[in-house]
Amino acid sequence: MIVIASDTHLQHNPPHEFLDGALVPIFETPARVAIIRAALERAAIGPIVAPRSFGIEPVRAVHDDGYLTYLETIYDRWVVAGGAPEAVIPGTLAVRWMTRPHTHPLAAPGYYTFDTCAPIVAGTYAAARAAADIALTGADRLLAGERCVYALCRPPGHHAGRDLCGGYCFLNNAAIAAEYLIRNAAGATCAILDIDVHHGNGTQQIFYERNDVLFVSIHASPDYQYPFFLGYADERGAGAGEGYNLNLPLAAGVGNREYLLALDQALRAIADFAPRFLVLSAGFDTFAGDPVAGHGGGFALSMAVYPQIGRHIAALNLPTLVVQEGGYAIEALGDNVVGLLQGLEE
Ligand code: SP5
Ligand code: ZN
Repeated sequence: MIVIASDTHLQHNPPHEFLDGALVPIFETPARVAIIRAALERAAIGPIVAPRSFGIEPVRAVHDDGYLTYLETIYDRWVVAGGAPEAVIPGTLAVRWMTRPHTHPLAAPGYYTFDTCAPIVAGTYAAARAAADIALTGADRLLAGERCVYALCRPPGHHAGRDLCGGYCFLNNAAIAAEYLIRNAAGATCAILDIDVHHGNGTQQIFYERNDVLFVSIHASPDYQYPFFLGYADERGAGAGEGYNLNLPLAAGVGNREYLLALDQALRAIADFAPRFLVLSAGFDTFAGDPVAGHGGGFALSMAVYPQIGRHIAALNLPTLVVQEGGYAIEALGDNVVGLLQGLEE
């Protein structure tokens, strides 16, 4: 299986995040990619190919121009204005009846960010653009006839909306790839299946009124899990997109059997939609004991289930772009990725 990866992600290495009221070492680290690459090499999965640059246009097809300028320029402006040089983290958030756009370097982060878990450093924008290029390079391979490609994206993307970052995500790699696939294959449709433990709120927002992209997400219910404010079963899409958004929120502590039942429900919806392409937002924070999902608040999947998940998805027999999202149980992350990819290839 072709793997797309690059080292540019190393430029995004913030020291901390503000998680549930505590400043803690960030869980979303460069080591995640190193661990995954080492496991891929041990399993002889490859070749590992560098991305090419697609320029800004396919990114602008998904994200707001003001937001992109913000991401590119905020770190330097923040530091000059007296913000902490360790990372840009908003202090004052634009929410509900306080949402006027603001350009002051200490205010703009609160306008373009929905939580305190997407710290920006000097290299964040370059790393995020490289991750988008990784997904786009993978998408190009599908257009050229490849059946399954793994895009080793970092930073991840599924929490990023059209003009909002959050949850370690800045550019929505899966959405950018899906939009690119649709625009470059006449009349094509795309399904996005999100199997990260957290709801893909950004991806849902981007395609909520679209009927050429079916978004299906299996996740820990927002009743008790991040991102809390989106991801409920009654969110079915709007306008032309009504019926093209499917959320399958699950209870805390779900194990392999229940998970595979939900997966089969998701796959039936995708099969009914009969898209030309599948983009898989592949998070591995469904693993038992993932430190971000949290004990008691996450799922309890075992390593053995990831090849099974891959096999079930492969039965759709769709050209598939696997986009790396979350997964923070670092000691198991590489093997879990390898398991999913091997299942997809069987
Ligand atoms: C891409 C991705 O997986 N982003 C996840 C970001 C989640 N950030 C906040 C999670 C809050 C979870 N709180 C429970 C902590 C228990 N130790
Ligand atoms: Zn996640």
